[in-house]
Amino acid sequence: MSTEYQEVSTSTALLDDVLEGLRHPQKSLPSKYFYDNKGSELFEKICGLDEYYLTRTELNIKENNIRDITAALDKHVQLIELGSGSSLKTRLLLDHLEELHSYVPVDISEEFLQNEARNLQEEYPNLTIEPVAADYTKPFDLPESPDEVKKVFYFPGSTIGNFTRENATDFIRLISNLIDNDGGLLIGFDLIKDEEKLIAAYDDSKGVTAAFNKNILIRINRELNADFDLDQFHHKAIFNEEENRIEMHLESLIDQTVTISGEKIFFEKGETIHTENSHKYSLSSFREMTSSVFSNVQTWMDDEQLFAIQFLS
Ligand code: AVI
Repeated sequence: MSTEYQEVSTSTALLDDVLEGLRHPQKSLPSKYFYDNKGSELFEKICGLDEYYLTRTELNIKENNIRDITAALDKHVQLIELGSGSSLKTRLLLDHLEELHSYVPVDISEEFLQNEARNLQEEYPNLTIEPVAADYTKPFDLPESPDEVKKVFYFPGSTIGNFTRENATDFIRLISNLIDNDGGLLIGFDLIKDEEKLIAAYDDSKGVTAAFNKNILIRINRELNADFDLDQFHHKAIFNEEENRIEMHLESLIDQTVTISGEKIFFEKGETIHTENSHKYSLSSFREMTSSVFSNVQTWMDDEQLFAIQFLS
């Protein structure tokens, strides 16, 4: 497929998704479109913010329990990381897993994936790295491995929280179908906690999350010839108690009309575009989603019980 064709088809999908989301009474945009280069950079910054406890807490849990975690995963593992990005969160596992068979980073962005795989190979010259460019929310093929090798899927960072509950349940089933031989799923998810702490994590004092949220409008302006006025939209993080999720919205500050690839969309003052859900779980609500497909569960948490890592098998 030529690059030019790929670009055309990507922007057609973007246009369809954007217009579809903005035609509903509650306007919305798919959160996957946050992650262009600038968006990925802003997300990395979010991960380092004081208020965004998720990244450092997950890392602390892993560091404090690395021996137990790697013992649960066992030897002769093919470690398959979903949404690997820069594989930053993986090095600790790679350093401690014994007789690791191979590491399979899976990511939708092929160029980024290949670059990161090359960098990692330099750091770990003896490790077999087999990158797979795929959308891991849909069925995808994995590299062949001998029968005795266990497939362990790794899905850190509470990305599962960005799925609807229905999609999360389907996804867990999809992964369980790919595990044939004693393998499992190592997954990180964010726990329900007081609202103030959650809001601070998604509406930080430096405005990095606000910039991350608004970046989706910058992307649409650039890629779809649109004219969103960034000063007339305001970042909002709210906690939806019924659904136990943080929702990010962009609120229109005035009555305004925006043109996107020639199509006019009206925004009333106070109306919002819903851009992201970030679901929070209790151990029991998470278990409800996994118990039909995984009979064993091992859990590691921090002292404050902010975040959990589980190995499901
Ligand atoms: C990627 N994902 C787990 C992040 C989250 O916490 O839901 C995305 C994010 N949105 C705002 N801040 C971070």
